[in-house]
Amino acid sequence: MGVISVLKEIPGLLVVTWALLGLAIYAGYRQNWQMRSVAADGGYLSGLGFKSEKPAGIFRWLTTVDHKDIGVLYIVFAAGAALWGGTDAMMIRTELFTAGTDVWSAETYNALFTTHGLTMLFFFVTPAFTGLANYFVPILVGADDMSFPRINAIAFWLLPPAFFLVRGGLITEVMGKMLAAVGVRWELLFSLRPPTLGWTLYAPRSIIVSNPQVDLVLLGLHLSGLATIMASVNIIVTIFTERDENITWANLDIFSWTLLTTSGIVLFAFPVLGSALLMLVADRNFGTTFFAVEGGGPILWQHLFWFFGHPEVYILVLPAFGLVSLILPKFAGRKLFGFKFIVYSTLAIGVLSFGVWAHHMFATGMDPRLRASFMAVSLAIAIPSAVKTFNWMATLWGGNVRWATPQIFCVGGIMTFIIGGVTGVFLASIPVDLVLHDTYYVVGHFHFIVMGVITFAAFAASYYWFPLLTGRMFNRRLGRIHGYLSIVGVFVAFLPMILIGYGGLPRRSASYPGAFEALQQLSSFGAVIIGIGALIWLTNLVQSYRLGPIVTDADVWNLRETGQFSREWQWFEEQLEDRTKFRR
Ligand code: HEM
Ligand SMILES: [Cu+2]
Repeated sequence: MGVISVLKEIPGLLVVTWALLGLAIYAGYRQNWQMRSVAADGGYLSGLGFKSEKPAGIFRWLTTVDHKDIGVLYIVFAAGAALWGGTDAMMIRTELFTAGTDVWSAETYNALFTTHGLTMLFFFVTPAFTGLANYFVPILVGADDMSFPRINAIAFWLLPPAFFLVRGGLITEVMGKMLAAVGVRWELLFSLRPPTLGWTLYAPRSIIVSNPQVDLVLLGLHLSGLATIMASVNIIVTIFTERDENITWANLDIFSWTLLTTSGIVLFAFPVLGSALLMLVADRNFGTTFFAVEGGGPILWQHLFWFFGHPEVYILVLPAFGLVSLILPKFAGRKLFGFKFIVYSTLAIGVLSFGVWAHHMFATGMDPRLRASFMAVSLAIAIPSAVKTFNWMATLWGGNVRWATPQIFCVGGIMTFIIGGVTGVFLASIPVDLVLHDTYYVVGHFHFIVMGVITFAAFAASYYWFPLLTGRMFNRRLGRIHGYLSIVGVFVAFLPMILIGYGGLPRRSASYPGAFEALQQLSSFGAVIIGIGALIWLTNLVQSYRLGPIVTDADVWNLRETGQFSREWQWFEEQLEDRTKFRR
């Protein structure tokens, strides 16, 4: 960069400096800058105002190490990411509404399905469940906080920069355009274009593509992996060491059990991804040949990626199973059927998930004997999955089912999981997979699970615990409408994909033969239904948080009647009592 171009950037730097200075002044103002002595409990003694353990407003959120606050930060972050990833999805479906490449360019389309996948998997689902874990695990196991509160805060605060790195291309372009509007042109900002690799980042393309943004994506993913590992260590140690005396392994709640298993999987899966990502960075920048054709070869990338990638899908789905197992019985009026077997099946899935990765690579021409063994283990995973499904159905059977919003989502989730699982079993059998691999069928399969049961479980939890999190009740009618819209939406959006896949249409292409147009349009229509549902959810929760009826009785869901007034609600009851004590 020459002197001239640096000079040209000075106005931009000035803007940033002024903004930082302004922020600092505001910060000082908010903190009431003045000499104060520190009180014994770490709070401040001062003549003005009242003493409080936590700073107020934005500072509380920036400096907090409280597990509940961090949980809320995670949940809000995840919801934001989900809405952004959802926007990508809507743009994908807009392009696919017509057979030609009419709306966006092919490159934009490729970028969209890449960022959609990365955003949803790494920045929506994982943080959403980590957030719920942070809030509820200490409460459910009777601990004061997580074992390592500061590491907890660090783990969260790694995520926003990671997300920023991964989504950089678009953000920097918007920033560049805004700066250009005030007369500053910063070429660097325009040189970063969103990656077009797909979420699996397959070599050799991921090595060859020259877009510098790809390196930032790899580093961002690496950072998010670090965050996930830190959070998992925290969850494991908390559950092992901070449990209340009267909580044994036998009566540890099912949600904590699934989180424990999930965190265990993370410890073995994410370091593999982290290493593979750094090897890819080295291949791109330092001339190593880990995954280059003349070196380790592109298939090595696939092995490493899927050794992480398959366990990852269980990292995403097990907490969702935990939520369904936790919430469903509350509205069935009876205890979870076969608690022990749900725990065993969770552990079994945790172990088996590492033995099946190559079912994503059946079509790569590996040794058929090897391939057959991966088929066998993949089919075996269906067994613990089915154990769960039958236990949920047995819980509903003869129960007194109440169709409250969380229950609609739980039962909807079971429905979509059955379809996702059965289509998975088909894909796991080699002859079928060789026909269906990389068609829309695969996209349909995993969306019945990721959009179906995983997102549904997250929605169920958002409604089930909303009163506890906010002290207010949501609008139940809007909640139910959201529930039914989502179920209908998922079927209308993803069943056509199964059919399109049977028709043999490959995935990941912006244009396609006209014969598929009707089914593609039906699918886009389904996506719109899901989208409308999500907007209703957002409106409902934001408005209810501000104006919803205040909860005064902790037993919002009538759980006492059936003896299921579990620990988190008992905790909530104490909170409500404390609150009324101090109210004047
Ligand atoms: C009974 C259990 C399951 C079986 C037997 C199974 C089997 C498979 C197989 C064989 C593939 C590869 C298809 C191909 O690319 O040709 C696949 C893809 C996929 N599955 Fe599953 N699956 C199961 C459950 C799940 C679950 C629980 C999730 C998510 C939480 C999931 C998410 C995915 C994803 C994301 C892909 C696509 C990866 C990609 O290429 O982008 N599956 N599944
Ligand atoms: Cu898999």
